[in-house]
Amino acid sequence: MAQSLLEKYSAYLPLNDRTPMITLGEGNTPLVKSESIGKELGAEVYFKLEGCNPTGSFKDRGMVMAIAKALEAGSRFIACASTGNTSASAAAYGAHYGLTTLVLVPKGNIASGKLAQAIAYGAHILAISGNFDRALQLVQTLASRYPITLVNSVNPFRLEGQKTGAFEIVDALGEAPDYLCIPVGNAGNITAYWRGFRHYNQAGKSARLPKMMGFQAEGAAPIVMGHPVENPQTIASAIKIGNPASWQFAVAARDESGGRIEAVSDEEILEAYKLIARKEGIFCEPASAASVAGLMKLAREGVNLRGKKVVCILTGNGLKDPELAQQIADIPLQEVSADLESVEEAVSSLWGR
Ligand code: AN7
Repeated sequence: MAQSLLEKYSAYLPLNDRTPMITLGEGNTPLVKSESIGKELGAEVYFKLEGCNPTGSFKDRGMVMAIAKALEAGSRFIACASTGNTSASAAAYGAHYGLTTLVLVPKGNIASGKLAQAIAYGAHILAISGNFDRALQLVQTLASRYPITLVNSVNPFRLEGQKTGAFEIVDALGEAPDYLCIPVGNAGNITAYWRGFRHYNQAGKSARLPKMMGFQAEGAAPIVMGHPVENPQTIASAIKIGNPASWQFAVAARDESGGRIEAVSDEEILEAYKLIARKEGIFCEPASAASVAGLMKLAREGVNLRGKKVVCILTGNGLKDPELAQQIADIPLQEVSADLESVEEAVSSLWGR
């Protein structure tokens, strides 16, 4: 069996003799070189396919570390607030290790695939009539009053696990990229990646550091605006967050790296979402496409990307939100009767393409 994520990066993680070396097969995700978008921008662009993790998002990297520490401490009960992916991940690891799992999600505001995961894994699900920020407040209070391990990214072990994404990129490229483009919601992942690049740099594994380019959705862009957003709005439900927990760390990552945190519109997100699927053969969720939408925005704004190495983190799998793909489809589903003549007629326009 291949080495698990915790084993592979044990030297850089907060492990001790009592930490169980657990795994559901997380990490070691593909870094795929862009065929189309990179050429168009004159840059060497790579996509980190975090949708290939066991529950289909990057959250598994942090969850495996948080659950290992929860088990080490003897915890039997985990909880989180979530826009969907954290709850799917917590529910899976909770099921695998026999923990009671409670998830609070904003009612009507999480993608159907993510809810299906939490249900399938047997989590206790509270759909609250409020947004993610409120759900996080509630679960934090709950965790302060009851013997519950909070597994949101305010749990420091989550970020420790998530920094392994940066290690894998440096291991694959032999060096840190010039730019790292990443969606920003609760701002844990940008914080974790920056920490990972810095630790690897200090350990002599890379000679340089990337500029951290974070992208929020325009209707949910508190860091860009400089104040919390009371009622965040965006089609990218995963990053519909108005008051990110790791706000100050994200600002530090931006400033220390000489990077930027900017907003992209839902229109730009959807355009990138379609482009990545149609031109690259990669189906990610809309929140993930914010990284590529952001990269394209930088190019339009005249940032010189020529010959630069750029990694876009595609944080979650497109299959989590199948309705959206169908809603915005501009390729009609052709219904044809089951005889050769009809099929031949239907495909006649394709010859010679
Ligand atoms: C696909 O699951 O916050 O900036 O509760 O699911 O680290 O929050 C998800 C966030 C990007 C943003 N892409 O990462 C949750 C949750 C996807 C995500 C983000 C999320 P952070």
